[in-house]
Amino acid sequence: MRKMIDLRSDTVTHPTPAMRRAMASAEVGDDVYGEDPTIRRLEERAASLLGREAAVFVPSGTMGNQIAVHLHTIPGSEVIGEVRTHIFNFEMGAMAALSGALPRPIQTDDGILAPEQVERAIQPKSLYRTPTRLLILENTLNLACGRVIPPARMHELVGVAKTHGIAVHLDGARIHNAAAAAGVSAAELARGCDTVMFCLSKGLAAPVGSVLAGDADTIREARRIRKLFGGGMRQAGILAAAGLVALDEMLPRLAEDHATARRLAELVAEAPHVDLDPGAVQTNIVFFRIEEEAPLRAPEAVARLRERGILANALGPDRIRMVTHYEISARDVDIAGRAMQEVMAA
Ligand code: TLP
Repeated sequence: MRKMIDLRSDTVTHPTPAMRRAMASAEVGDDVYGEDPTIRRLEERAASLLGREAAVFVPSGTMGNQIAVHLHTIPGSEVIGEVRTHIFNFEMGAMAALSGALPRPIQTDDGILAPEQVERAIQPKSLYRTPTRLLILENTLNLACGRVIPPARMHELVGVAKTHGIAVHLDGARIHNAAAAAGVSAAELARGCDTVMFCLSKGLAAPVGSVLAGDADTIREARRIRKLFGGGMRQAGILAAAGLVALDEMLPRLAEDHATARRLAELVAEAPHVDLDPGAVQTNIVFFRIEEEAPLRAPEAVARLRERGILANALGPDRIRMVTHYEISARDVDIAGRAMQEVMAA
């Protein structure tokens, strides 16, 4: 069977042979009793990577984010974030359903919040106003073409929140991509944030799992909320074992995915009726717009690509996303980029 070139997401990655071996031989225990040694090792390693005291292994990025929202908000309070934030757009309203929290989205051109925008979005303390409890930062920002919030800006935004006594949660689903692109450690990027979540199951290619990190008291409470949300797992060391291998195998090579994404963007930008600045591609996510006058809309273009063995995602009538990962080679992006040129020229 012909191999599909799957650019829909970095979540489609399969576990490597080393991950499968580690899973088969993982030492496990009941994690709800705190007795899974492999999960403990993963949590310690993740906490140290993020410069935090503690971490908790969770089944998904969504659960990690929602535990954080529950930790930092009260029902009827507000959460500030960029309008494209995953928590506002792709988590099924969970912050309202599970925590009674309201979003206060801020519009930006490039996805990077300015300190004065956050300052303005914080509600004055008054009997009539909704209290602001949480600032969410997402780095890289998925819907803004995987853009990196630079370390200096992260620290400024955290500073504004701290001045006003507001908690900061970093949705770092792809924080290691951001760190690799910015040339700093993930701990440096996350400095000052009260909680940080990162995914093992995206570019790091583990089959399942994310981690939420913070100080020891916060993570103790996070474990209680994880159980409340149905995320208390038992012998999940089998999954954590793959996560540990993922950190060894994938962290050192993420820049390769950024290079293939940039090359893909250069090729796609040459296709007719495509609006894309390859210079805006900083990590492994390529987003582009299909112009109004194009002979076909984004879903049709994606259907034509599929006929050629290439999978991509259409977001609405005029936007397409392609994501690179360890299973996408330089040759694959050449094929996909040229296929996009042909599809749009046909
Ligand atoms: N992102 C998925 C889709 O949900 C869009 C993808 O294919 O990119 N934060 C960010 C920034 C994410 O991109 C995602 C997943 C999550 C959180 C949620 O992670 P999971 O899927 O593990 O719940």
